[in-house]
Amino acid sequence: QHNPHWWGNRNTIVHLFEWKWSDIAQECESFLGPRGFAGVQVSPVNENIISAGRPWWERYQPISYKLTTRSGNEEEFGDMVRRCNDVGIRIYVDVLLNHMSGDFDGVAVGTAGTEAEPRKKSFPGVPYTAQDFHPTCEITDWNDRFQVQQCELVGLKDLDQSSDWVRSKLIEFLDHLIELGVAGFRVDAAKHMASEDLEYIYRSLSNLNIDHGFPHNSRPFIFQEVIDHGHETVSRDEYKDLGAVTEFRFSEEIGNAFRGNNALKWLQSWGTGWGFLPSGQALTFVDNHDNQRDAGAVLNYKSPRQYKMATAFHLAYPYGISRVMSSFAFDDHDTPPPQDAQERIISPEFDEDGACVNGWICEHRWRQIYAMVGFKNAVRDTEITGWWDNGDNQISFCRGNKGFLAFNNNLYDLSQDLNTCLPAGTYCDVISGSLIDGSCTGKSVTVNENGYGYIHIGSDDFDGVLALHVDAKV
Ligand code: QV4
Repeated sequence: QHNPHWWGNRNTIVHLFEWKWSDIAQECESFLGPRGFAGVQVSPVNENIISAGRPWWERYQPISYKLTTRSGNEEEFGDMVRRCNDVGIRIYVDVLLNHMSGDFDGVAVGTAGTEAEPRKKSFPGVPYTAQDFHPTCEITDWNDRFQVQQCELVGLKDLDQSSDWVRSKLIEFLDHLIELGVAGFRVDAAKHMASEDLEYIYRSLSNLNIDHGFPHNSRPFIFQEVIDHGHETVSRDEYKDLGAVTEFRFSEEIGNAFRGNNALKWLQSWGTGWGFLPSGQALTFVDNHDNQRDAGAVLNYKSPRQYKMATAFHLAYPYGISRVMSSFAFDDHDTPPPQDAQERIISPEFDEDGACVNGWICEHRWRQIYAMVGFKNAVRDTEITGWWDNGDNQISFCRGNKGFLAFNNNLYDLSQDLNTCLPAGTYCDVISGSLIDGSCTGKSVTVNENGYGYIHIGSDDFDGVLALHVDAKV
């Protein structure tokens, strides 16, 4: 279940973290479709506990499988899926199969009004009772398989997926979403569930809904959140044949490289050469909603210059199933999404350039990022050729004879003739500008008969990357 069911030549997923369904529907029609995105990962759709101050992470504490959250209700969800599918954008849902909510004093009331008593492991909205869960214990040793898979991740009541009842409820929930037209799932905390149990669940799912344009017998796309830094007892390899797996080493290493901790020249062997999963099994990202909040190697929107370079490399190098993060501004781990005085999530607003202004970051609307989504579409199915580097932090490469990328992460200029592998002509650098009505608003590069062009990326240029492709020929 590794096929994401993309339309045409599209190939990038965006995670619209905490967005409302009605806003996503609108975004599919007005922005994602026209810009050639392939799909959206949406926040959890089922009812969750309500936490004081409404941190984003309350949505990782389910109460029932009713489809009402701060993002909207079932009707709005269904409307979004239909409208997005209509413009060729697939929807992937973040699903919580591992657990229900953590402790809560007394009776909790969820986002759909359902009551539960998490301390007693009583969730009448499903229903689940204590016997549907593993006995309570804490994970203290992350290399102990029993603890990782049968104890509670941060105190979240741990479902027993070997039980027929639990399996049937999870399958019913996922099938309901398939019926509504989704293309697949991000499986949260997959590492905390036995792969045999997941295999049973995935195999039992319905085919995708043909009324939403999926071919007969299409299987739901599955990508599993397994954090594996290498040498872990529960490894990514146990899951990779069931569906794609999040490749966290990609995120850490690309952050390291573009932060300058590792010379860019080493990226020549990027991908499996770095010990990553085979390309078709790896869900890749520069940052995700968890690790963007941790200090460390991982880059996020707060280091825009490096972040844009890393994203350009991510989308230009032919490796992995790419996902782009779209964040809201945060100060700390608990910062809620943009919300009003009644704690309702607010809709993104845009300035005249289309950038988000009211607390939403919308990296996917940064020109340097959406332009690379277009680049990836334009060069699809080509190989990487013509690698060049200066032995340090300046590199360039081609994608067949359809695209060319150059990076300068040194403190001095890159100025020289380089092989772009492109047919002769003048190309618009889609990073520094755009091709509008046949003229380029940024740098232009003239490519000669031999495929060479003069490339300049000053060390103090606004962006440290330059990208040319055949769909942006002046
Ligand atoms: C607290 C204590 C615990 C204690 C517990 C007891 O910290 O030590 O056992 O109380 O009641 C929130 C709070 C957390 C609190 C917990 C339970 O932050 O302090 O525990 O609730 O009340 C998200 C957030 C978590 C959040 C959780 C549930 O990141 O902070 O916890 O949602 O709301 C590992 C896993 C990996 C996981 C990653 C974070 O292998 O699977 O940790 N990633 C996924 C999601 C992530 C999500 C979860 C899993 C849980 O990507 O966003 O956690 O669904 O690496």
